[in-house]
Amino acid sequence: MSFFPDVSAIKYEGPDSKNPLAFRHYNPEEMVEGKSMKDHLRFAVCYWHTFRGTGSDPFGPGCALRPWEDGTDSVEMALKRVDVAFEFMEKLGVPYYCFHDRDIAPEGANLRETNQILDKVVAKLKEAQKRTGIKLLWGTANLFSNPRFVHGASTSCNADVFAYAAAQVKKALEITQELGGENYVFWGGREGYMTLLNTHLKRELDHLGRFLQLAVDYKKKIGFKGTFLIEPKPHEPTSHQYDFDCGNCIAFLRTYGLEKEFKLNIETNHATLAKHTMAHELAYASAYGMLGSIDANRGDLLLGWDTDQFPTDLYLTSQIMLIVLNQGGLGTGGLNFDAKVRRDSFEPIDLFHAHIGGMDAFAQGLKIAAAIRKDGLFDEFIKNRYSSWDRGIGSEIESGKADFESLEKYMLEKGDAEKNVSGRQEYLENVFNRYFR
Ligand code: XLS
Ligand code: NI
Ligand code: NI
Repeated sequence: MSFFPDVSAIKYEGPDSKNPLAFRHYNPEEMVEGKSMKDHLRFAVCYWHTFRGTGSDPFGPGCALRPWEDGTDSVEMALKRVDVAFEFMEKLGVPYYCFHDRDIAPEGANLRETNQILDKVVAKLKEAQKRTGIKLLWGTANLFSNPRFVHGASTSCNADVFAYAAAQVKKALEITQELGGENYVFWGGREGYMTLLNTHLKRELDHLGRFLQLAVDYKKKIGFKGTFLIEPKPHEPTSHQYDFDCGNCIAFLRTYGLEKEFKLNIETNHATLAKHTMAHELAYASAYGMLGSIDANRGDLLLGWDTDQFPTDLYLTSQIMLIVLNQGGLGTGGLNFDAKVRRDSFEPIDLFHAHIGGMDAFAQGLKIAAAIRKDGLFDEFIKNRYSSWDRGIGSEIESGKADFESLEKYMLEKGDAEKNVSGRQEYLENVFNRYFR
């Protein structure tokens, strides 16, 4: 039985193809800088938007046409959805997928029953992975939808909720390991607050630190080899999310002695909600060796929320790939399309158009980034720009030989600093544009 009978496997047809159901740039085995596109990009489909999204928004219910859905959240439906998901991913040709525990299976009457249901679906996922070769990029726990998490999970004022969340993450880690997941993600969900009038800020932060430490302890105990990733987001659903941005997360991790145990999963739309560019967040994390994985999407400049749109902007994808190539790849991470089709793109075929466009945009971004690196013009410019640090007083400062007294002596003798040189931003932007033909 086929759920997408009108679509066959999506193939690479080259830049001149007009076939909307073909790749124009993503050519999985094509080599770029000595590595296949497939291995550079490590694309993943996300279960929540793609197989659980209904198109609902605050102004109306879902209107997505999903002929395979029977309108229930039953175990049977969850099992059938595995077939839908794997047919879609196989036809698309993605190597990975990602899920929250609650995306793949419904909850039972209590935690024990919920875990039993989860195991049933995990067994089927395992089979499907084996049959298709599609792998799990990361698993995570949904600690925000169920009303018990109304005040947060590990940062709830209700200690029982912390315990429930711990049990849930323990199980989610186990199933991620069972499915060979290469990472495990912690996105804050409702870890944050709306008003200080009811919030003990320090206590909540300490509880979050404790929770992550317990997760690390359990990871070591069961020998889970994947990477732990924190996904920053500044707002939504709470006004003050504790994992605001990369700078905030790194400071938090260091405060609680956890910086060696985690990397970051950086999402474009979260970066822009924090009033950063995606490139800034990636560069910042990468500079500290903390860039682990990417949730590939984009926001809408005119809307102030997490619209999770598919990324199609080549400027964005080439900037992203430039930083990824510069750090030598994402390691166990990948490019997860944490993105959803618009409410008015309600036909199943739109899921294909959306992913094909995102994959092609990243493949093209990869090629552009490789061309930029080959020419090395920006590297050379930056190297020259900082050349005063490679000699004389600059190298004395960097090597720790200078102090305030020696610096004062140096400058009293010299009288004034060397003249500054233009930063040439416009020129550099023009050079960047040369790569887009
Ligand atoms: C929500 C987040 C979420 C995480 C996984 O804004 O992006 O989808 O990626 O919990
Ligand atoms: Ni995300
Ligand atoms: Ni998001």
